[in-house]
Parts: sequence; C-alpha cells; structure tokens
Amino acid sequence: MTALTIALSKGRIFRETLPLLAAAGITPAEDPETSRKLILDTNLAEVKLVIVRATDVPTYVQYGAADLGVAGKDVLMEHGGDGLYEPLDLRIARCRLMVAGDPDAPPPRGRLRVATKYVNAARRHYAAQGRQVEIIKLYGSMELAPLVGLADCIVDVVDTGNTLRANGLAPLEHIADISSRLIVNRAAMKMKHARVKELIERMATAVAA
Ligand code: PRT
Ligand code: MG
Repeated sequence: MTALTIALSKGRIFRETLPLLAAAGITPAEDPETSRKLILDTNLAEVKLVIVRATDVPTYVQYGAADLGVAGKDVLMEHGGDGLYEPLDLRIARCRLMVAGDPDAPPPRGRLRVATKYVNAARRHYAAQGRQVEIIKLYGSMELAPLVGLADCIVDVVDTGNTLRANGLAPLEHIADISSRLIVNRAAMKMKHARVKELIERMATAVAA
C-alpha cells in the first residue's frame, strides 16, 4: 500500500475532519488534544497524521512533507496556491471573512488603518475598491485593535459574531464565505494517484451525504 501523510490542525478542523476520515476508512490511534505526539498513527499502517498549526498546513503540503492536508479557505487565500491542488470543499469549519469595527466610529481622517492576520486578503479587498489603506499585521486578538486605537477596523473570520459583539464591534463588510478544503501536494497527486483519488472520492461522498 502507498504511504500517505495527512496534515491537520488541532481543534475544530481535527474534530470536523474526523467523520470524513472515518468515511475513508481512517481512524486516528490517538486524540491530538490529549496526546503530545505530533505524528499520529491510524488504524491503517500506511496512513499517518501530522498535527501542525492551522496556518502551517499549506506549507507542509506544498513541500510534500505531507501528501494531503485540511486548511481553511482563509488560510489558503493568504498562503496562495503554490504546489497545491484544492480538489474538495469539505464544507466544515464554516465562517465568513469580514471587515469589522465600531459601527458608530466617525470616518477616519487620512488612511484607514486595518489590523489583521490576513494581510494579503485585506490588501486585495481594499485594492478591489480602489482604496489605499494601511495594513497592520497582528497574530491574534484582532478585536482589541480598534478598542485601543491601534486600528480603525479589523479583517477577521466571524462565525457567531459573539466575539465581535462582546467587544462592541460589528461586521461591516463581507469579504468571503470560508470553509475548509482538502489540499493535495501536486507531486503526490501524480505519484500516489490511485490512493489519493480513492480518498478524495470517499471524502466527497461523505461531504455530500
Ligand atoms: O488557534 P490557532 O492560533 O492555533 O490557529 P487558528 O485560529 O488559525 O486555528 P483554529 O483551529 O482556531 O481555526 C482553524 C480554521 O477554522 C480557520 O482557519 C477558519 O477557516 C475556521 N474557523 C471557523 C474559524 C472560526 N470559524 C472562528 N470563529 N477560525 C477562527 N474563529 C475565531 C474568530 O476569529 C473569533 O475570534 O473564533 C472566534 C470566535 O468566533 P465567533 O464569531 O463565533 O465569536
Ligand atoms: Mg484559533
């Protein structure tokens, strides 16, 4: 059997990918939330899972350190598609990439300052509107930035909107609907075609069910 390595992140992506992996006949031997291992065995000797940060999944797959992976479209929009196929929308971990801010704030004098970890997606969004903005790169807790005057607004993913509301912010502009995608290394798609194709087909059937 062809060896396959699948890159996943802990948390919601791992949880929501589990049933889809099960449909493909793959069950992890351990739970990454309780195990410290970064390489997890599965019920299939030839299939391993590697547990990495959500934003690192495309990098592992691009370089072939993992044959496949599951990554949010937000992460893929930032990373770009180099060396990757994106054959299947898994329809999990769904949310929206939004501009959010204080709806009552007066319009800024000068350039709009936008805090985000999604610098590329944010730049493209404002460029499409012909607006010159100042992008401030953050790695987390974006909601804080408008509250302390670091930025006029943020670009972040929103699910329930509870985090925004709790901080007196509201969604202002919709950028993209987000879900997680199965991604495949380009070389693996050729070299391990039969095994990868079977996995994609089984997961696709489970997604459609
Ligand atoms: O947490 P860590 O820093 O390790 O990495 P990560 O945040 O990138 O990973 P994780 O597991 O939190 O998110 C993985 C993927 O899940 C993201 O890339 C998105 O594609 C998707 N996803 C779906 C979300 C959300 N929903 C979501 N709500 N990712 C993050 N959030 C955040 C959101 O930014 C907000 O701060 O959760 C918070 C709560 O959201 P509300 O609107 O429900 O309050
Ligand atoms: Mg997170």
